[in-house]
Amino acid sequence: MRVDAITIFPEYLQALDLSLIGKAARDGLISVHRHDLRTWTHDRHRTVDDSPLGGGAGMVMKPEPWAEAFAAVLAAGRAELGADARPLIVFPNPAGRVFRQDLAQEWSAREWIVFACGRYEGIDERVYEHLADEGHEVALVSLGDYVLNGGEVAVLALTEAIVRLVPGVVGNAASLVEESHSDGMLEYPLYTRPARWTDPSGAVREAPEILLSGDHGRIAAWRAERSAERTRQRRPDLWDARG
Ligand code: 6GU
Repeated sequence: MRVDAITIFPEYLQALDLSLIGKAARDGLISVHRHDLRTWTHDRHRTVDDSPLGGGAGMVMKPEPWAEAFAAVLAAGRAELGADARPLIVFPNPAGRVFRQDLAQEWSAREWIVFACGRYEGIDERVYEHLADEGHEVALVSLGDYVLNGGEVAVLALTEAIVRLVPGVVGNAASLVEESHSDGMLEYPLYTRPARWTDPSGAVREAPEILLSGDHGRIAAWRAERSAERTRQRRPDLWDARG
């Protein structure tokens, strides 16, 4: 998978070189390309924003640097992947569709994703129209119902959620099956040794005895019950939406 990210803060995305995503890149499972939007400005101040037409607070990102950035980044991607490669262009945006595990799963099979990080109040609407007219697949996605200052933190979250599902990135694929949200439910509670633990206040806390029984059928049933109970209590929205 090739991942491009266009931003005015490429340093923000240096975290993609760390941990699991960094290792996936070093192993050749993904390649990550960060681009500074100001590369495609031509004035002394490298201006990427201007005041909103019609008035109002804040600033809007100008269309010209974005159009030039997409032309250059898409050409570079096609040079690597072939002329027929089709990118998914993703704009992190609090007004987008809420990103969920099913979308992470779907996008983990894409060959090429281009993230475009807006800042300020947003990007001139004609950039989206232009990309759609060129025949590109464009998606606006939100992390949830709150506002960040820009798309960079969202790109870190989105990339991690997607890339960890690329085959080979997470060593033990079975761990992706049991985790929260993989089946629309929250994960059951986890325990490890010691089975009998004295906490710092002196209270003795025992792990559930069934987990020591070796009876895999009963353990699976117990976990399914805990998972359902948690989901119903903590996330009634997920509980009501279960298939
Ligand atoms: Cl994807 N972007 C911004 N700027 N704010 C957000 C968000 C995204 N998701 C939640 N808040």
